[in-house]
Amino acid sequence: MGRVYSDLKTAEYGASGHPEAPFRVLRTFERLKAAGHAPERPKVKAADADVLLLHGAKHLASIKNGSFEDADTPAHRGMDEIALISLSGALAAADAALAGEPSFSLMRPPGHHAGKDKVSGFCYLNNLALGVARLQKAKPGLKVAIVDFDVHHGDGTQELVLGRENTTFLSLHQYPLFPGTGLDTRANCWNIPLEVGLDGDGWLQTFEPVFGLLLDTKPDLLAVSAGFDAYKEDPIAGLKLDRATFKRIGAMLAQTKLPRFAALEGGYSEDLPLLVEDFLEGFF
Ligand code: Q9C
Ligand code: ZN
Repeated sequence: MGRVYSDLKTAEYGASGHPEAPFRVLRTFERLKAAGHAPERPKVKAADADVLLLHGAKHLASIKNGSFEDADTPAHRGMDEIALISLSGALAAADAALAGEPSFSLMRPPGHHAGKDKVSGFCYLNNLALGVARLQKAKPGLKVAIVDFDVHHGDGTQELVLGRENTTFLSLHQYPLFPGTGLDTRANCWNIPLEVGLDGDGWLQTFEPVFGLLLDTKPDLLAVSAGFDAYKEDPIAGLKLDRATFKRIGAMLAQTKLPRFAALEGGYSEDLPLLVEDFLEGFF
């Protein structure tokens, strides 16, 4: 079994009616415990320098003073600390992966829409990309393949890793849909737009050959933006993946035997705890 990093402090913010809500971490935490996982708080504590590996100094300052403005991504009180806790989970998971243990960060807020100088789409800091940057700083030349199966395009991650050495980014996402990017592949950022209504079999049939090409780049490690909003019951998107699909995705990633870590991105249905449990059954 792999490691799960979580911290219930990340359930201490929210706005009523917002889909990115505390239950996502609270109920998933309980469900994973019942399934035999042992969520632990990360020992590593993310600091400013970790953020500045990829984000601008102005962005970090705006997170700290709450001056950023985005209707979907509000400036809750204490958001800087919570965003750093979420980042700590991804950093701990990245470290564990490099040490040979598959790992998952169960935190909020998510990260894949956060760009160099912007919050967006419920995301403040790009947890996953910063985890990758941390590993590549520690191990120059480490070749990383990023897989983003959230239903939305990982536009923030793309902005942060476009043209980056030893890094390939693969995103599969519904199109058209927020954020409206990700129609074409650009350099090391591979984008697969998917039509509304696509089901789990269709998703896996699309993923399999591209994932094969990704493995042809001979990565040393997989970093996974694990969003569960492509689920058929998700309230904010239109793909039709089912529980078994997420287990299959996890198993395909695990089958590579590569060092790997994943961080929670989206996923807003009541069934999120089950979807994460199923994914981890395959992934660990
Ligand atoms: N304001 C993630 O899944 N919806 N973010 C915007 C128009 C934003 C989703 C609707 C959806 C963001 C991490
Ligand atoms: Zn999403």
